Amino acid sequence: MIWNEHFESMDREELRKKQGERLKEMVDRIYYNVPFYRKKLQEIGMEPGDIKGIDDLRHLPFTTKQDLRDNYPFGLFAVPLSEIVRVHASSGTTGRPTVVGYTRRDINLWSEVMARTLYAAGASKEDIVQIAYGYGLFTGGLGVHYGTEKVGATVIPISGGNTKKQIQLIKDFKSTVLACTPSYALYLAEAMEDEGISPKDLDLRVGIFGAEPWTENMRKEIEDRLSIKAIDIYGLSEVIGPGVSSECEQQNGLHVFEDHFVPEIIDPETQKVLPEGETGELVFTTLTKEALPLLRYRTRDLTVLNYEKCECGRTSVRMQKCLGRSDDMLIIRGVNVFPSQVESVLLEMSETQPHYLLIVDRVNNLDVLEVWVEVNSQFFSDEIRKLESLTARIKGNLESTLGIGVKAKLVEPKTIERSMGKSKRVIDKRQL
Ligand code: DLL
Repeated sequence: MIWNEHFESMDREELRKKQGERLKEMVDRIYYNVPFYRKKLQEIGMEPGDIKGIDDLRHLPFTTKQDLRDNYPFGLFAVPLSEIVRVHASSGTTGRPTVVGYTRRDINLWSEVMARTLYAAGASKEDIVQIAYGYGLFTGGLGVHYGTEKVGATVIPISGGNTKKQIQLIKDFKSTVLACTPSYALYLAEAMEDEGISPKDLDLRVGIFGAEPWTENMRKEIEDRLSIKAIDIYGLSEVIGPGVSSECEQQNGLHVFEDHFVPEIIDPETQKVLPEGETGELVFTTLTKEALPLLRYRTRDLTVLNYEKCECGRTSVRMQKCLGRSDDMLIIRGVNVFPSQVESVLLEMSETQPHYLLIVDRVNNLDVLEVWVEVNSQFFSDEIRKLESLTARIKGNLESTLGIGVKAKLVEPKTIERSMGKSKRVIDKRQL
């Protein structure tokens, strides 16, 4: 089932022509509306009229998460705030979130690409979609929500967590599609087994899972235990949210919605575009977004592109499942976490040293984060009560910065191994 046959199965030459036209318009808009981009383009002596086609993309400057942070919160918006109808945000590398904005047309675009995502997964108007991605600043909940409504399926906007209620609604409302992170899907499967519920008795048949890396083994496990087809969906807030690419029922690579988001693969070190078939860092240019158009945005996700036509009939390029990143970002329960966020919290507290270790594990299919923190010797007390209250404060500060539950463990000064080279701040025990 193809939602937008015209754009999803367009002749590739025709598509490239369309992309070129859209790129020209986009560069025009950012040149005149975003001082940051005007400056960058002027620095390389480029004017909007210089763009002749999509091949010119590789001569244009990159945009990074740091650029968004430097222009926090709304500095890269290309329209006045009066045109912005929504903002979302994801964690940045410091306490400041990465803020993204949408005009009314951007929301329509987002609904369109999410409708394509649902259709590609085999869902339609007849389905009942239980949305267990978080609603709020995170783009998962509302992104899937608008796409589901556009398709005309029934939305159950339950949001994340509340596992007992999730199971009850899956049973009582006869949900057919489950939308959540893959790790939560597995957690739900286990909770159902504990309640003695067999997936065979449920109506669930498809899962649209993403927001964090997951392997083929994990897919098999989810499919077996929930008795569904598990579809990988990918996206990032900066580009639009979910709806950047998604698998079709072939489950053989994620189709990129290329008429709106153009992917490139670069070598993260040299920043040169890599030849087709090579693995590297994924970069996206948004062609049609109004509020926050981005030129060659470096996602830090590692993957490879495949331009062969898919058996489903779509001609759009497919990206392989993303399993790695070229930076140190961790994804814990779908939330982006940078070790440097922990560092900044510890540096703000007088009792602690910026020596720390993040230990991530997956217990009963749920990610858990433990943070070991070195305490200054004068604060390392024999009094249990004092230590407990310090632990609680550190835990509270970490949780409010990271936005997820944390177990804090205080250790004596000089306990955490010092390194001569690049320090090892993270032990990830999850087997992905
Ligand atoms: O996670 C958007 C999303 C919501 C995608 C729901 C899919 C479903 P951010 O919070 O900005 O946005 O995080 C983006 O998450 O750069 C990847 O590293 C990772 N990521 C997202 N989807 C996948 C996936 C949302 N299917 C970051 N596989 C991205 C692997 C993924 N990693």
